[in-house]
Amino acid sequence: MSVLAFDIGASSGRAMLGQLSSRTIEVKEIHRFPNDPVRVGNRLQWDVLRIYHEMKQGLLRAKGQHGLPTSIGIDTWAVDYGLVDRNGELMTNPYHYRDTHTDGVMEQVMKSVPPSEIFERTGIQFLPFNTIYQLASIRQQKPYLLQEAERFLMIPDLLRYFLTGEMANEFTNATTTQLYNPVSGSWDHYLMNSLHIPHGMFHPVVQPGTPVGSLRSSVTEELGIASVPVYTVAEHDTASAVVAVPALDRSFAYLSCGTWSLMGTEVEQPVIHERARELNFTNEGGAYGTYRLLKNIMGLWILQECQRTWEREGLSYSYPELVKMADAAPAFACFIDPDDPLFLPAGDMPKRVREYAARTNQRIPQAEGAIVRCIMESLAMQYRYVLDLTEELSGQKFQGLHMVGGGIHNETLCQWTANAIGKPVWAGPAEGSAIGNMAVQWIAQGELSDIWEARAVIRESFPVKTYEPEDTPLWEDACGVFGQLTRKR
Ligand code: ADP
Ligand code: LRH
Repeated sequence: MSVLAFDIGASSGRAMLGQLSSRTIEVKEIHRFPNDPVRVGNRLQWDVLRIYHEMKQGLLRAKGQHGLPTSIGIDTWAVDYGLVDRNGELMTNPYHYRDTHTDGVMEQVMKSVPPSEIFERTGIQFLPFNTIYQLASIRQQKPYLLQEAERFLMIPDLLRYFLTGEMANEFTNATTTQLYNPVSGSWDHYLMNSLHIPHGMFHPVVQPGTPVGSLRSSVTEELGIASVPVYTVAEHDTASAVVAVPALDRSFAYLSCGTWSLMGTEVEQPVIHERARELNFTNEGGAYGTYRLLKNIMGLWILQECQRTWEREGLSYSYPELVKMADAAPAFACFIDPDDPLFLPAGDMPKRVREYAARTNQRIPQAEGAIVRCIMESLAMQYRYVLDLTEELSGQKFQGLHMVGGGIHNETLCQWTANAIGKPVWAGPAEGSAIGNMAVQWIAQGELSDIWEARAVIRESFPVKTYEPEDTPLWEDACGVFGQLTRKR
């Protein structure tokens, strides 16, 4: 049975067709497109209509190449949203979570609602771009938007609405707003009231795997195709990626490695206590009643921005070329804390890496290879640090680490991660989010019985590459230096 997954990350989107027969999944990429946000003046916004256009191209290619699927699911990055007015129209382009409209807002909100209370009510880590702070900013800067808005939709909810004409708030993404209370199982009206965010625009959440309409007539007529049912999936891309972790053991650690690096474990209940707040871990909603106890790590975004900066300077490097340059550069010459706020906004990352090195009295990396090596080694060491914290918070000891996402194409990073954690890394599948998206559609249609059968079938269908740790004492020493430098230990 073939299903179509739209998986749209912060750097690129793809339409993937999945075929399940005799416990084997085959995946075909039928369309891939860049997801470039657009800067207008000082604002950074998503080109959501272009994304929707590309999704329609994906539908046309599906029909042309393989025939229409039996169902469709959409997952995207989290926290960003669109507002829909009483005429059913999108009111403004969704802001990019890296836009400056949230600058200083989290600190301001924390003055009116204590962080301990926000965490107790939501279990969500404090990231300055969480939806709660985006909405608090809009409440101040553009109150008319919230007064006029009829519905609040997260990005996949919005794209699904464009396709079907039906509006529904999906659970996994809803939790990333930091406005959803996992204990009461509903939107947190107390927090909304405290920040004067109207709650009428938030509707009860729908779980992954729910039928939520089918392609609307305007779409089928425009594209000349038959209508296809649409399901909610685990619409937060990280939630879909976790569905696809091919774990054997029910106790497992994962790293979803793309624009962001999301590291943690799956738990049955959210872990909401003082220590979890202090370590700034999150409890995002997962599929089938699970929670994702994890921490955001800045990830390959830093490398993406280096690539863009060098491109502007006329130096065009592919990812494999960058990795090769890093391999050839001297080891452990300079470290950064990838989670330093310096690296969050878009901009000249090589300059910021050098700035960080100067600020921390390290030798300043000059060559491109030295910069890339510094970023990749620092990421691997940050993974080690966060894995240790995941073990502490969850009370588990992991035998190794599952890595999924586009970042596993960077084999050097996988190897260095194994070296830094001193345990094996099991890498695959690279298209975890799309495969997790498909798995929920198959479970909803009774083709797979549950998430554990899905994981077993994924394990049998896609190669997993094992990286055994090497040079452990060297990495152990380097992790010590990294820890002191970044003041983590
Ligand atoms: P997202 O879905 O978050 O936009 P992906 O999961 O597609 O991101 O991962 C994109 C990242 O994967 C890139 O930033 C890049 O660092 C890494 N990557 C992709 N292909 C390669 C490759 N061939 N070699 C090394 N790294 C790669
Ligand atoms: C990864 C991701 C992550 C969020 C970030 C905004 O794509 O969804 O889980 O924190 O984007």
